[in-house]
Amino acid sequence: MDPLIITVAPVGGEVMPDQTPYLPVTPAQLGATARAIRAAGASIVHVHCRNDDGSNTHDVERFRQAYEAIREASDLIIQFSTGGAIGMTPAERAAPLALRPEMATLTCGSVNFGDDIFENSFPIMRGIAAKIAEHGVTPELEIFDLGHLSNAKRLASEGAIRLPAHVDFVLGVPGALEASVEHLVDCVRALPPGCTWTVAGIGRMQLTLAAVAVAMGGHVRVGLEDNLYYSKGRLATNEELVARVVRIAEELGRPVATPSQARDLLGIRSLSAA
Ligand code: KMH
Ligand code: ZN
Repeated sequence: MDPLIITVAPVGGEVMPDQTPYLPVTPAQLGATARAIRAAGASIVHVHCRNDDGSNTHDVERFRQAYEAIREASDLIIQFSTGGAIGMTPAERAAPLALRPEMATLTCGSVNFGDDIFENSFPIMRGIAAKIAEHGVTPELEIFDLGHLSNAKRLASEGAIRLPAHVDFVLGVPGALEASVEHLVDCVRALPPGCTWTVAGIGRMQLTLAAVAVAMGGHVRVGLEDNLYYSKGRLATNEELVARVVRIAEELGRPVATPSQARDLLGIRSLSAA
């Protein structure tokens, strides 16, 4: 099996600082988190930004500061969110791509999101995909529901994205596909040939699906964006969640990828060549 790529989503767009003291809000805190998760075994950091008061922002200058803080602290692959937070316009969500991060997400369809709707119509997806291509960014396709894979194939047939690609199954969002081992297996079976995949289980299923992905040869996303707890009632830090996946991988005999190995696996050029 390929070495295990561990992605960390340390902050997201939904969790608020009053829910946990471990949320990295400022660029400096994102830099400190990057250092800690890299030491623990992560190779990709999935970036959302917040204002100092914890509210969401997709301001380009804030992303620039976050990028610089992360890069100063680590050699992690830096992946920007283009999902942002509910209520952001597609133009806002795409704006930080101008900073040309190595990777960025592309959510492949609309979905109920709690009581809200996370809107990703075909025109929205085409627009964000065009910016991703224009800036030479490697996409990660966010799949919240099985039908999103069909949408990805349609986007590829139009030339908006290229397949194979790296795919993230986000399972367990209220309103989308539930987090279960059976659903993960269904998703993996439906993958277009040649794609690599990772899984982000929401809530307590983060651990279960991570363990299953390690065994199946997939990759893993952990972090406070998707899950606040280490165990029932005990808040987690981002680096603890990484360390636990590393221990599981070690027990199962699966090596953990460095950022450089992850770049090779995902077809991203090395930092020294960038
Ligand atoms: N915050 C969600 C509405 C992404 O980062 O690309 C969308 C999200 C997906 O988190
Ligand atoms: Zn995200």
